[in-house]
Amino acid sequence: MRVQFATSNEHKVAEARGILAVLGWEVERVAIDYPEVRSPSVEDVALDGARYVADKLGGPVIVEDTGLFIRALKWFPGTYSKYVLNTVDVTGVLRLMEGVDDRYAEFRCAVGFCEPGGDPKAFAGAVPGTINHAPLGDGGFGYDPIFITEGESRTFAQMPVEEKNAVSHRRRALAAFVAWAREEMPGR
Ligand code: ITT
Repeated sequence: MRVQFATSNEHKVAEARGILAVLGWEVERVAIDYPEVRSPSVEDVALDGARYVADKLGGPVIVEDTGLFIRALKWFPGTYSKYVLNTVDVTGVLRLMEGVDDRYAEFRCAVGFCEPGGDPKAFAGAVPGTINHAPLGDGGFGYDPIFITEGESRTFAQMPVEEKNAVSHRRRALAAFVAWAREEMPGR
């Protein structure tokens, strides 16, 4: 089974390939940019993006939206995660967390799937963890150097990618998509 994935982020494609290969799917990257709606919900962003890209592309497609949601910051940066990373970076986020005891955070991911003219569907996946006091590790991307998932002592950036992929928000969202697709589109 194959799926087209519209994203500007090569790290996401690489991870999605690793995750979906285990589930028997192939991923093809499509370079179509799409506008992101302003909403606090990754599901809303994924639903809207999937519909837009499916219509533009004239074929079934997945898109994916991810954000880092930090409880002590009232779930900031959330769906603004890319903007925040591109402006103040992880060091800016760590500065906001100085002296903050509640380090709880979660990555939330939504995979949006749509066929042209159809209704988009969203599949969510989240992973709980904490914000470390300093960036650690060279692996992964984005916020990985400051995120430690529950039950771990290493940041996502310190874990081999297969280990991150086994537990990540992206893994959970893609697994939900595949479970649905097997049920709803068995011929694919
Ligand atoms: P798209 O074209 O797919 O939208 P993007 O990089 O804009 O690619 P998002 O808006 O979904 O992706 O990502 C928001 C930010 O969160 C962005 O800065 C990413 O680097 C970061 N991010 C996404 N997934 C991540 C992960 O698994 N680990 C760490 N950071 C991640």
